[in-house]
Amino acid sequence: MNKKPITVTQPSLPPLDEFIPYLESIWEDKWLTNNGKFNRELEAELERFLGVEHLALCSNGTLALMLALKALDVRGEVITTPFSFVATSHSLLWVGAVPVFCDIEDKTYNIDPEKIEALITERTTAILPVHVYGNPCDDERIGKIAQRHGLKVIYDAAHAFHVKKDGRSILTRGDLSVLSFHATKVFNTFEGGAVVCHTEEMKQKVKDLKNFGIRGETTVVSAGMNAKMNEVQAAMGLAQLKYLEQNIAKRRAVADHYHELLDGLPGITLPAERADVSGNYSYFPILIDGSCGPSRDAAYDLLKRHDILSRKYFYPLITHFPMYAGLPSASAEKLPVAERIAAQVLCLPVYPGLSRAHVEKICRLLREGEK
Ligand code: T4K
Repeated sequence: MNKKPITVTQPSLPPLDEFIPYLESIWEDKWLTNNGKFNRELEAELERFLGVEHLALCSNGTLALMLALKALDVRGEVITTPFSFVATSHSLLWVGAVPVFCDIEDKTYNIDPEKIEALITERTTAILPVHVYGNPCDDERIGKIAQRHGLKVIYDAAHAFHVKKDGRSILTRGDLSVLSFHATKVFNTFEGGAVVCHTEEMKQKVKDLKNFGIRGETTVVSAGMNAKMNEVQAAMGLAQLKYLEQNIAKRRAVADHYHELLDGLPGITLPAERADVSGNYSYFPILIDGSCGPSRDAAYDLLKRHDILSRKYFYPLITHFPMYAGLPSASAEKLPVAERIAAQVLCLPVYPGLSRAHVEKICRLLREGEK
C-alpha cells in the first residue's frame, strides 16, 4: 500500500554524506554568502556543463527575471505568453512594465511568433517568451521579429536547464535567458536561479544589480537589490551536478514508459518528441479533450482519489488572475489556443525515482478509469 501520495515531482537530492563536507567547509570558513567560493565554483561548473558563458547565479528564478529585465532597462510594453507560471508576468509588473499577452502555438504551447507582430506598438520594448516544459521556442523567428523592430528578447528558461536545440544550448539565444533552480526543477539549489548573459559586461551589470549595486566598499554603481545566492544553496548545486545526466536519463525512461502505455489512447495528446531537441523531461504534459473518456478535470480527480497528485500546469491562464484580467490583451477571444490548452492540460508525475509500477497504475487509471 502506498501511504505517501505520488506528487507531480520530487526534488533530486544528492546523497546526504556527500553534502555534509560542503557544510563543514562553510562552517570552517565562516563565509556564508556574498560571492563565496562555492558560488564562484558553481558558476564555473554550470558554464562548463551547460555550454554557456557569463552565467550569474541568483537567489531564485523570479528575482533573476527581474534582474534581467532591469539589466536591459526594459519598460513600456512587453509581449509575453499567458501560458506560464505567474512569475513570468509578475516580474514585468515588478519592474513597472506592462505585459501584452500573445496567443500560443498548439504544438509547442509556446508563444506563437505568427501573432507577435500584430501586438507591437511604439511602446513595445521587449519580448518575454517562455520555453514552456523545456520545449524550445521558435527562437529564429522571434529573433528576426525582435531585430526588425529593435526589441530585446529575454527568455524565461526556468524549465529549460540543459535543453539543447540543434546541438547547442537553448540558453545561448536571445539577449538574456533566465533559469530557475527551485526545488521542483530538474536541477535545484533548494531555491535558486541564474541569468545567462552573452558578455562579461552584461554579467557585471547583473552582478552589480544582485548586490545592491555595490562595486567596492565606497562605490555604488546602480540601484540594485539583494538577489544573491548563498553558499549553502551553491553547495547543493555542486553536490548535485554530477547526478544530473543520470537523473535526466531516469526521467526519460519514465517519459518513454508513459508513451509506451498511453500512445494511441483516443482523446489524449502526448508531448511530441522533437528530432532537433535534446530535452530534460522536466514535465510530462498531456492534453485530455474529453471526447472519448473523462474530461481533464475528471481525470485529475480520479488520480487524486488514488493519491496521485497530477497538476494542471498552467491552468488558469495568467490572464485570468485579477491583476491581469483587465488588460486589453487578456481577453479570452484573443487567446483561443492558450484557453483550449489550459482547459485540457494535465502534467503527470515525472521524477527520477518514480517507479514503473506507479507509471503503470497512472496509465491504467487513465485508460480504464475506476474499474
Ligand atoms: N518562470 C517559470 C516558467 C516558472 O515555472 C517558475 C517557477 C519561475 C519562472 C520562477 O522561478 P522560481 O522563483 O520559483 O525559482 C512550483 C514552483 O514553486 C515554481 O518554482 C515553479 N515555477 C512552478 C511551475 O511550480 P507550485 O505552486 O506548483 O509548487 P508546490 O509547492 O505546489 O510544489 C509542487 C509539487 O512539488 C508538490 O506537490 C510536491 C513537490 N515538492 C515541492 C516542494 C517545494 C516537493 O516534493 N518538495 C518541495 O520542496 O509551484
